[in-house]
Amino acid sequence: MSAAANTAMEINFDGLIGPTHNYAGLSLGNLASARNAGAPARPKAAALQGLRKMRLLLSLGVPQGIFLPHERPHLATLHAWGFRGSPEAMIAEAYAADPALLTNVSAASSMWAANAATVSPSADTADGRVHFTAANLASNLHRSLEGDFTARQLATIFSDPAHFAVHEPLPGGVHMGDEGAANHGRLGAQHGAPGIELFVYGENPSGSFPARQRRRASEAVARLHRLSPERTVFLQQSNAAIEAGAFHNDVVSVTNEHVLFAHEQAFEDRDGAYAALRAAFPGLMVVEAPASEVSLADAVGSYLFNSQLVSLPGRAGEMALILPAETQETASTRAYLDRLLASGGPIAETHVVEVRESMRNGGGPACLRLRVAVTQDEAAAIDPRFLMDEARLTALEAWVEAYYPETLALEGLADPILHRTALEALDTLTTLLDVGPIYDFQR
Ligand code: SUG
Repeated sequence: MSAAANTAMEINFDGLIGPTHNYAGLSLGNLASARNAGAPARPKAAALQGLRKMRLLLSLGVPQGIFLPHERPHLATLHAWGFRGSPEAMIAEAYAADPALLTNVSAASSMWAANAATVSPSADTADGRVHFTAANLASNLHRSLEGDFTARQLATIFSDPAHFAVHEPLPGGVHMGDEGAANHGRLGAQHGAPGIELFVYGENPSGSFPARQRRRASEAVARLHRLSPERTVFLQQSNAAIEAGAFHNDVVSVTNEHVLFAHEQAFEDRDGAYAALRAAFPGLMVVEAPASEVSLADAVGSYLFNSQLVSLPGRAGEMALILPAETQETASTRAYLDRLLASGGPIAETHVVEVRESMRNGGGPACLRLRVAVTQDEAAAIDPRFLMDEARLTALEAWVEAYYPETLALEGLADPILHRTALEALDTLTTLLDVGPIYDFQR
């Protein structure tokens, strides 16, 4: 094993949940988003829940970073759609013309950082750099507005060209729909050891819900990242899972080091999928939840597989699952987890987090983070202003307390005070973290 493999680590970058968090029912095929459409949201509680999860990860010794919330409502998009005048006038006019335009430019959906980008660690790439491709998120209007600012943030955080390559979102719209790391995994002996990369695409031609990730998009990302074809596997997500509400593969499977934790019905051709992975990576260990124990409906309802599966630093080979509370409230997943822990496998402990505000829009613990595996040298090249410690999390909590609304209903999105407060909050945030004028409204 190389020295780099010994010292590599995984940093989780979470999307800091923004002040306009709301439930607008914008995501077809995402059952939670549809179920809660129009319900009042609790932005302050949402952001505090996210910060508490980051604190837990830090306490386990897992390094933590953040992405700043995107500027919302996004007036530049309203402008591009022909609205003119003061911010107040544009917001009022858009809401009167078509409320969906306003909900789409107001979504706080950048919180789901698993969809921000696909990341390939340097051990996998031909040029020995960590590669990032910002996701175009073309399948949904509100999310298609994220890619440009995501690329800007990535280029700021991972700016050192000796270690990092940041690629713009793929062009091609829905034809090249790319949802980032939510449909991507990596298998290797350790984070820093050469591994294989796993891209999961969907088709679902006769289903009622769209497949968001196109195979062509995954292939383009693999080319951009200069991955070796022998160590890259493309698998089709099962149509049954998409129809059950698994709009991203990370709702039914997750990888970490040599482990694939998956629902039996995650892949369209289960046996073929495991065989392809084993051929590329003989050290694979599959931890599979059988459908007879956990139905797809319960997997989607509880987000069991949208747990963060993390290696515990200093505890050779041991992993922890960071579970959403909903897995404890679902009889089948609770029983399955009891059995899993008693089985003595690599998953040595579980931690339950409350991220209910995000869950109500279809985002579990794993959706809220982007994993970036790096060597010590690469870690040292990351912009430290985006890395967290206890004191910075405390400062962010105070910032949330000061600026975030307690509740937000859809009509509230048209309130010009929300826009003003949101920009003030983001402006203060850039001062707090000393990141400079990163937002359009500051330039
Ligand atoms: O893209 N929900 C997000 C949830 C993303 C979860 N991410 C992963 N599985 N990795 C989505 O569907 C709902 C917004 C609304 O309806 O207001 C939303 O965008």
